[in-house]
Amino acid sequence: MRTDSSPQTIFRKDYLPPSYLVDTVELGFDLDPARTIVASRVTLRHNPASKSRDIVLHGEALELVQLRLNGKTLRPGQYELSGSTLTIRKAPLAVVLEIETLTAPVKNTTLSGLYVSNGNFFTQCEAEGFRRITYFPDRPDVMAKYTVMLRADKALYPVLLSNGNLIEQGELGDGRHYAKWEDPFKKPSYLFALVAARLVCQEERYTLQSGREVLLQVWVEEGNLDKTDYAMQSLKNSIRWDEQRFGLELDLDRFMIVAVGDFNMGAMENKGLNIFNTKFVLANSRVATDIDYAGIEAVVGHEYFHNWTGNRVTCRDWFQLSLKEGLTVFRDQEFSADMIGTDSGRAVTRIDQVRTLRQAQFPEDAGPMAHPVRPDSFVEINNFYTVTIYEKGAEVVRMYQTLLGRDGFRKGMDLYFERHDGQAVECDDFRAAMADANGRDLGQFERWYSQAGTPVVRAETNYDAIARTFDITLRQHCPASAGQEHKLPFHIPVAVGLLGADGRDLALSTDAKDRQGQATVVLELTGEEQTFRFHDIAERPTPSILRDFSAPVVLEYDYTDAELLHLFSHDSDPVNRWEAGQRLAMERLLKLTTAVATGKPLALDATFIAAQRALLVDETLDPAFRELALILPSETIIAEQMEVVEPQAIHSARQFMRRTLAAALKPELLAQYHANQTPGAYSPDALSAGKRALKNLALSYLLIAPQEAELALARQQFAEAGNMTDRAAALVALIHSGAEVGEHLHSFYQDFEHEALVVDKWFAMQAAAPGTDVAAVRKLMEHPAFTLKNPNRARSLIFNFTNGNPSQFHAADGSAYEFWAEHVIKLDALNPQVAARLARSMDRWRRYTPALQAHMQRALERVAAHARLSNDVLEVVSKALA
Ligand code: 0A1
Ligand code: ZN
Repeated sequence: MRTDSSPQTIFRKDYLPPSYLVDTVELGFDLDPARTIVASRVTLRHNPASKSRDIVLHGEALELVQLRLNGKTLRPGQYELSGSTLTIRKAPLAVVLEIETLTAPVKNTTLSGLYVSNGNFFTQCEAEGFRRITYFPDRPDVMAKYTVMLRADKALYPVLLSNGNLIEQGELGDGRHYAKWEDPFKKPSYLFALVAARLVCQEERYTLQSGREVLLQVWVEEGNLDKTDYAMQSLKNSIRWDEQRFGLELDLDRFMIVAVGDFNMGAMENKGLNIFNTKFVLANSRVATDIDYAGIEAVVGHEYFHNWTGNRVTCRDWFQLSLKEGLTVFRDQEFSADMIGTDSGRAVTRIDQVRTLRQAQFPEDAGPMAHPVRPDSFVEINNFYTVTIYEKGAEVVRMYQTLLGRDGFRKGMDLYFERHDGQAVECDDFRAAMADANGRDLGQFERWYSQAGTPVVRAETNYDAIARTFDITLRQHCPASAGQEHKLPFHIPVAVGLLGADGRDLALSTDAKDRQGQATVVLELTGEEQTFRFHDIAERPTPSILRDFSAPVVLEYDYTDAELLHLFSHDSDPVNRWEAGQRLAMERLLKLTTAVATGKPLALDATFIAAQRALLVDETLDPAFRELALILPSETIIAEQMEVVEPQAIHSARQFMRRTLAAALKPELLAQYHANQTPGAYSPDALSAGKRALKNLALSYLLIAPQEAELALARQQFAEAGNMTDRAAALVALIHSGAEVGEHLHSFYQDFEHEALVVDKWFAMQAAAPGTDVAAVRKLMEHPAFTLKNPNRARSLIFNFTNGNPSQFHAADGSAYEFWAEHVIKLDALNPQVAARLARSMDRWRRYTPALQAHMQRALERVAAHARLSNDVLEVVSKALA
């Protein structure tokens, strides 16, 4: 909660090295839900890089019991205690601090620091949660060795875990026991973790490539041991992959994953003790969908990869967050792609990444919370765990690989670890390692870190039949963002291919003498405008620009319909093939939206329908690719293309297109539905998942205006499905069809009421259905299974409504905005991080019709005016209103 009247902005330029460094930390925990005693013994020494001799410790929501400096108790007056810091002025050069504090984990609803979930103790310290456990210089550039003693009731908390190695355990009498853990590696406080719980584990000894044996464990609540196989398999795959792709070995003898039901984010990379949201651990075919399985693989990989990119080399300060997050997302993306193993499978993962960027990152980059990949300031760091830091950050890392090649990228990674292992560094250090290892000047590339906003690249082409040259002129500009009026040109890799009339790639050379030719060349756009010439081009080609989405930009090119259709049927680059389909659809969707808004008749051309048909039935293409190519741009992405957003018109236009396609392609959809069944035992592999995805997309189309036969098909799938992917897809299709589904919803709930993650799905699918209005959501909140206290549950209903159901969230009377305001305020009192995420649903409010804007402004002002807001929510709503 806010203690001063106005929150402080923290600036990157104000960074100062810590005045004292910490060598060792010994922590003792006497765990009790209402009254936990934390004793810490910290050895510090003055940092020669600092002029200050003041020791500054952070602390929040703590009761200070005792403070000793070099053996002497300090009395109030010998130190200064503010709301969030404890300062000891003019300290000696070498200091041992002994601190005793009290906390009440059971009252901690923020899920930051030490808290209780379903009767068990967990910690979450990133970014600034350690200061809720003890007074400490809680900043990532203070790295120390930790020893941890845990004491707790043995019957209630039989499992006591912390980072590193278990070095001692035993009984204490009174039914209590203890465990002592030692982490051999220096780490920042944000990577500290403990778990004291009643849990069970799946464990395995695993042999590293070097021959060393390690112990792997996945800890879950009793009753969930039938859902740990995939996480364990993903962990083993991650370990192997990092050895092979980057030569990085697990540096510990023991690696643990622990699942917890109450968690603010996806998971956390605490050294040797990763703590996960249950959503990214628990899976079997009965309860988890293909998407859940893919999420588990990605997140297990992500947290494991942090062991090197984040933990061994960490961030100097939180402005450098993308140093570890962008890089680690890139690594988990590459891991998931390599796990599929085929080029087309890799492309499918890439298309998914592009969709996420457009759905969430581009809007963020154009909205009130826009920030560079390395921000210059923030009010609350927890608000900066964003798609920009993570996903755009990953795009920035990917561009190094595009510019330097895979081998060059690997050389840069090797040099980065050679230089910085054990250090807390900056994004600039990573860029320098990439540049130096490859003898390249990447000075201009820095702008990807310092300038916010999505660059727009406009392409124009010119074919000279006599000279047989084809010119591509690229121009770049980047819209202004808060505090950054004028942007300088970026260094943009633009991968280009040229298609001949037969649809094949032409052999390309940008050098008149080079007759070799490649299918794709990477142009480096560094100026505001540059022309690139291709030689020896025998016919006017169709350009395929920005292949594999080689940079996170908006590409503008005046494609004709014929060119797009050509690319949609032939481009050898699957990402641009998909992209051509998206452009064809978007053009039409925008026209249809205008037609809806102005009451004109709606129509869809036969050419477009024929192209969709051809793709749907093209057996040479992966089902997973066909599914993606047939998903129309989302309502959010359409909204981003419009000057003034009318959510209902967008919804009707998109529905019209879906309905028209469904009617025209009915026989083909039915055939694909039957052709892509996956009989036999469930497997989450990419091919089977792709078939299910295409089949279920077909089903959703067939249920747009269903007759009895289609309804029967869905009901049968719902009743007989051998896995959650098919069961949930059938139920969603039925809900969206508007058919009477009360009975199905009821039976689904009854079957799964003891599976929290499935109950989340049950809320989520209702929240996102276009037939669910705010009144229906309020009704669902009265369901006994609903609670605001559990982030997964709150998100499943509320966020899926505000972010996943635009035509209802933007109801003309503004009633859903009132609902939003009410729940931002309610959630804020419990969990500011979750509340601030919900607050972000209103980011784009200035783009809506004046009537909607007025309602949204009122709702925002209502939140902003609330007396006791967290800094988290305050930052979001004040930036929205600014
Ligand atoms: N570093 C984690 C994400 C994470 C961040 C903050 C948290 O609590 C506020 C929890 C997790 C990751 O990238 O997976
Ligand atoms: Zn991460």
